[in-house]
Amino acid sequence: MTGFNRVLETRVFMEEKLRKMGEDACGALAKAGSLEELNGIRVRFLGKKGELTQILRGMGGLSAQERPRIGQVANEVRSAVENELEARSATLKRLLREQKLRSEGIDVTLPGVPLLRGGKHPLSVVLEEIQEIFLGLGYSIAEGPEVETDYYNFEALNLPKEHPARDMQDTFFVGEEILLRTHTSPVQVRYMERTAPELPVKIIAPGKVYRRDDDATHSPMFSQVEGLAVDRRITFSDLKGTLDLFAREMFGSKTKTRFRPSYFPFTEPSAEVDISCVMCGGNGCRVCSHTGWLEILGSGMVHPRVLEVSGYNSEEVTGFAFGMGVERVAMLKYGIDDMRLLFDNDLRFLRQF
Ligand code: 2NL
Repeated sequence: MTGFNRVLETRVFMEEKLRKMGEDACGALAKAGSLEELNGIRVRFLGKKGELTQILRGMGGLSAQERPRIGQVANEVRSAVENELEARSATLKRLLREQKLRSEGIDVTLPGVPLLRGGKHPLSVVLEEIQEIFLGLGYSIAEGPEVETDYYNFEALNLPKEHPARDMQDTFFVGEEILLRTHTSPVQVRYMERTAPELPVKIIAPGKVYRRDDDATHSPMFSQVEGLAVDRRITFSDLKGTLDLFAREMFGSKTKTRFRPSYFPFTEPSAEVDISCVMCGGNGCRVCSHTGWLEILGSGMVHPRVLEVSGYNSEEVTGFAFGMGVERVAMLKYGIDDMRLLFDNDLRFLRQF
């Protein structure tokens, strides 16, 4: 045999060995039944000491011109085996998953269990709306304790011990001078006490309050939002403008307001605020008892004595204040005729909002 033929045969022989190896590998892969087996095959053919490496050792007998050709074939075979390995691995994973689901008896085509979606309570919706309106006017939110002292709940608000106006609020007493607050005004007194003589004061005080009342329009626990603005030259016009804007934002842009003289010990003068009826627009209906008006809040100019005990000079500053019941606002806004519905937590009622 000439040298040429020997080299040619060696090359052809190596090519054949490589292709045969590729076929063997692919054949083995097609029969593999587990990922472990696949890995075994990869090691056997492509591993560091695998068949491909063994065959390529024979390259030593090739001339420099022949080597690239064998290298090319080796690469082709290697990537063919790698592709097959990848494809078989994907197929096996799918088959194994399907088998597992079948053995567990899971039917993935069954409809799922629907998740119940909750919603906000109408009182929360209304409270957040009230807060947003006043935050938009530059007010801050102030909070304070629900168990109060007689001083902050009454005394500081110009309601001395034997004042007849204390009868307006039937109070839950916890101790001698300790009680459940009957309004959130004490929050505002505490705020002024902390802040004086700094100006301006612009706060709202939302929160739960307690009174010994229980019927269709009163609950022993309810929520209030009070508001307070104190600065130099605050006037009754500021009060009217603020509450008129609040009413239009809360009940719609066509809403009218009406201020009626009233009495609160902590404001002077005082006014009751009515809005044009949300049901009939002011023409008169059952909801507004054919008056065209609905009462929504109480208000007034802060009594000078309240300013003084809270640390402000009533010769230099004035202020207005107001208070409203959140349940009442919600009842008017949504046409609810019994306050107890707001506390029963009956889903047939709550789902309507
Ligand atoms: C109502 C009436 C009102 C106030 C609350 C207040 C607070 C301070 C000083 C003066 Cl610190 N006034 N609050 C004023 C007028 C009326 O509430 O009917 N609430 C449900």
